[in-house]
Amino acid sequence: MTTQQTLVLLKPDAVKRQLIGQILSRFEQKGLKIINLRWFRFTQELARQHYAEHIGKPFYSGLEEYVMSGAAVAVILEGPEAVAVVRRLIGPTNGVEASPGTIRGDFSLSNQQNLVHASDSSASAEREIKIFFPAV
Ligand code: 3AN
Repeated sequence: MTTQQTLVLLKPDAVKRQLIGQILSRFEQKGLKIINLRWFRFTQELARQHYAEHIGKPFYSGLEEYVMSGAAVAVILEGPEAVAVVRRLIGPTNGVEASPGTIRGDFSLSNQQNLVHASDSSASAEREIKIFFPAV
C-alpha cells in the first residue's frame, strides 16, 4: 500500500446544494485525511488549465460555464491508495449510471453536474495539486 495524496474539487452544484459536509464526511468516514482545503472560484483561465484534455470536446463550453457558475472548494486528501479509493467513492462520471453508495450515485442524475472532481492518476494528482495549491 502506498500512501498517496489526491485532489478533490467540490464543484458549484455541491456548494449550491449544501452538500459540502455530507460529501466531505464520506471521505473522512472512509479514513482519508483532509490535508488542505480552500474556497476558490473557477476563472476561464483556471478551467482551461484544469480541464485542458477536454478543450475542443462538444461538452467543453457547457463544462466551463458550469464550473464557473459559483464558488467551489478544493481539497487535498491523503491515505493508502487515495487516488483509486477516492475514484471508487465518487463513482463514474454519469450520475444516472453511478451505483448507489457512491457520491454521484446517491446525489447526482447528471453527467455534467456531478458534484465532484477527483484526480484519475497519481500523475494527475501531482499536476492538479500544484494548480490549486501552488504554495504546497
Ligand atoms: P470525471 O470527472 O468522472 O473524471 P471527465 O474527466 O471525463 O470525468 O470529465 C470532466 C467533467 O466534464 C465531468 N466531471 C463532467 O462535469 C463533464 N463531462 C464529462 N463528460 C461529459 C459529457 N458527455 N457531457 C457533459 N459533461 C461532461
